[in-house]
Amino acid sequence: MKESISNANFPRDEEDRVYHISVKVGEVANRVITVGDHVRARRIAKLLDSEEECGHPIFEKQSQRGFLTITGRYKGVPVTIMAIGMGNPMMDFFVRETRASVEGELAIIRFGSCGSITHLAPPGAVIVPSAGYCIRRNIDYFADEPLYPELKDKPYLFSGHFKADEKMVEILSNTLKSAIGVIESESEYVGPVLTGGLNVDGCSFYSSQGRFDPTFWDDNQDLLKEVALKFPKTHSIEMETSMLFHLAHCAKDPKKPIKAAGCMQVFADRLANGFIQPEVVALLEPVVGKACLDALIQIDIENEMSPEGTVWECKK
Ligand code: R1P
Ligand code: URA
Repeated sequence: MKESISNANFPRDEEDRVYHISVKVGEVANRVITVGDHVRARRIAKLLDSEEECGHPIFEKQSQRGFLTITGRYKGVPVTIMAIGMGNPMMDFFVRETRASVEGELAIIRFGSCGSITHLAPPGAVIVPSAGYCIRRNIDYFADEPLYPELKDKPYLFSGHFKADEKMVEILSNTLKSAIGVIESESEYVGPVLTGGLNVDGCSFYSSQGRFDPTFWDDNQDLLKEVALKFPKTHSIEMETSMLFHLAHCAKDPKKPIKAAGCMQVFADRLANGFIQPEVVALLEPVVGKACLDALIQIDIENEMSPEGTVWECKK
């Protein structure tokens, strides 16, 4: 830590940058794509308008805590691409600190990778969920002296659903279907786009996604069966998208609403134990990234920030 910080409740540095993402108002646009992976973020950023086209440089900030923020314009519209790493806590840092760094409405599309638990979406498919829920490892179950004996048969806890923004889901699904339609003939391993189901976030890639690890006490042998019984419309399993929907639902300042949608490329086939091949990712990822940008700029934003004083203000 190099900067001096005030306010332990919501820390910012002397330049008013939020503590972990290290951005301030004017550095993040109202329309944001978030990904887990820096390489994916930089690939998508290659599609942004050049400085000659938009009249300002592309802003880039790598925080000491591993968040990468890239802000520029796509087809003239201000957008931010942010890589946040993995897991619900990173989504929490991202949503809260981004929300604090943007005025007006915030529209967020998450573009991730996932496991699939449906034959309708093999590796190379893209899933756009309508809603999501979470599975948490019940830490107390594993304690020496559990505090909640009434949960003694529940090593994993399920939440109820949180909806994605319906309009964003519609725009994203349509844009993805057109984009994937164009490349489906190039590889039998690309597509389809599957919509209308549920995503589930595990708090771990391993135990709470039902992966078996003989070196740990996990009691998760029936977890995926429980998923199929409780929520048969579950298509995808990953680590951030449901948390995004949950936090968008809980944003309570009427001047600072959040709307969100997500899409995931299927990497892991959790039914047949298969994994996507690198050449399929190389074909799929740029097309999905571009479709996310094309969808994002179609989304209406209330009280969008004025470019004046921001990193997307035209200088010419
Ligand atoms: C696990 O491999 C990671 O991949 C998925 C999961 O949600 C988790 O973050 O998403 P990303 O590819 O966006 O990181
Ligand atoms: N990401 C996840 O979280 N799980 C998978 O199975 C694949 C990608």
